[in-house]
Amino acid sequence: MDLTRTPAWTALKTERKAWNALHLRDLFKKDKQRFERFSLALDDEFLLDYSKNLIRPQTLRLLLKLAKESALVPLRDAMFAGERINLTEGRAVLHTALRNRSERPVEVDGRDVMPDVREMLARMRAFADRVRTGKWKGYSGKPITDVVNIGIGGSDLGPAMACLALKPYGGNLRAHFVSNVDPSHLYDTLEDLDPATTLFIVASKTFTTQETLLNAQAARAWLLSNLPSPPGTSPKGAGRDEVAVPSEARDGPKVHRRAGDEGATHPVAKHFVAVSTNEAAVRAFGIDPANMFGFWDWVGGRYSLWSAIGLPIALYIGMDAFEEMLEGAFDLDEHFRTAPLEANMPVLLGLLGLWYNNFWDSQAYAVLPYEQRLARFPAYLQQLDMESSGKGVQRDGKPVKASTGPIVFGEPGSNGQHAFYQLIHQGAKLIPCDFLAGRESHNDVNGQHAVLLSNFLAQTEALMRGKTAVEAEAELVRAGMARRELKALLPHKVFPGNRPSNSILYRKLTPRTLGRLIALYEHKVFVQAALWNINAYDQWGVELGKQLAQVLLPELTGAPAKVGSHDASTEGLIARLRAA
Ligand code: G6Q
Repeated sequence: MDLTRTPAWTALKTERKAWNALHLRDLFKKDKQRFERFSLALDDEFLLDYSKNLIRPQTLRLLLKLAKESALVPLRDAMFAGERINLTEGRAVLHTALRNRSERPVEVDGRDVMPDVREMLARMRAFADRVRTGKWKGYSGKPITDVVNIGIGGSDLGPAMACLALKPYGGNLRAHFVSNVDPSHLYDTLEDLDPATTLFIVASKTFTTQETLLNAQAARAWLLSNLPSPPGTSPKGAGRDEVAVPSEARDGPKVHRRAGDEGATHPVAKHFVAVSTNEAAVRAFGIDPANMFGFWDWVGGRYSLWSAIGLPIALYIGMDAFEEMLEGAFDLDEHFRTAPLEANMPVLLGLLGLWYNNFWDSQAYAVLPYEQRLARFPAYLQQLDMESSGKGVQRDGKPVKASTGPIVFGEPGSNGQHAFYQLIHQGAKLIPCDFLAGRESHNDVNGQHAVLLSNFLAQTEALMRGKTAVEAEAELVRAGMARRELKALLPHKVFPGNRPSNSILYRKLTPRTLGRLIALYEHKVFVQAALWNINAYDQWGVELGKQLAQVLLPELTGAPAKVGSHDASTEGLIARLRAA
């Protein structure tokens, strides 16, 4: 369905023109109820204030009309019902089943997936408990102290973001994440680790991703080269770098015993587990399927941290806290599924996203957490939003009629304030922002949390109000500036204001809060995609990258390619790299 041809779209174009004469500071002055009118609380713990957006009641009415004219509601219901809405891959989209905390069955082709989900959670719990309590021992008989997740994209960003966010809930285990095929990433991570107490999680949905498999092979070689022998066995020349890499390190061991057997077993069985949907490839790599945690094709990579891909989170914060995260996401799922559109947070955020993207020609949007531990949240959202919304054709394959996904960026405030906020305040582009802040801090010292919050408030207010020429001039006069100087400086001191933002205010960054935040954005992305009529669940651009690298590798390391098989730039670069 082409939304740009609907009456609501046409009316929104007119509404946009009306906004040329409107300013938020006036609307706030006129309407004392604006905050109450344009804010929404899930409960005492979670509030969305969207009153500092370029909307008035009729704008919102028209946006909601657009939502009703679109396929949003049927598509949402189809997603929750397990229909194969990921058309290009013929798959259901059921990350919501992973955090379905009700007794409701969720069926794919008539089969309830919930028993499998519960079994997966139970296995994760049993394993996390054993590792966290030291019952799971490494090959040398020592308990695990460090967990290294090897994965990339959806098999990395979510768990890495969540472990950082939930540091106050971390136990004794340290969590590390290696994603980049740049060998320095693994090298730097392993530098300070002891193989005897390190557990690797190889996380790959397909188990064919080059970066992950290469890093996993290198990690296995490191383990086998450096692992001290278990007490009471003949030494293999224990000690770092003294043992030749056994052939298994190159080809993969042929036989394994059951995971957790306390007797002699292959070191890989004690130090490697896999998370994947591809059992054959896991086995071929040399990891015993007993050490494998599976999931399903109806879990998209960037939506997979709720599945066994979340194992590093469960190991780090414990399974109870991991399940609290699931509870938080479930809160948002229930809200998205049942709340009326006008009181539905993801729907409102999605509509606002479309409003700026399509009617204000805004190219980017910023995510600004006033919470240092959400430092990786913008990177996580980049993947979630840009991989899902970066599409140029509609669900039926026809070109999109309106611009789709925005460029997402962000950094924690207040760091961002001292860097790129300048562009948001006075630049020539409109950049809507989401500000995220917690009422309480886990570590308030020296009253600094209040300083952080005052910065958050000051920014949203300044963006909204701006500073008029009259105000700026009065300031300069007060500062004693001479007339002539003042005239020259004045235009630079004016802030247009009318720059929109959402504020998401939560009580404290708990596992439940994090679950809510992530699910809120997942559903916001869903809403936008439904309005644009694009498939948010495939990623052919990512697949392209995977293919291209395979072609070029032999040309860098093996026989040179025939002259003329690439463009002149690529050939020039290959020649330079080969010469190095
Ligand atoms: C996510 C994408 C992509 C994927 C990675 C890793 O939605 O599909 O980021 O997660 O390419 O893929 P594997 O998990 O299969 O290694």
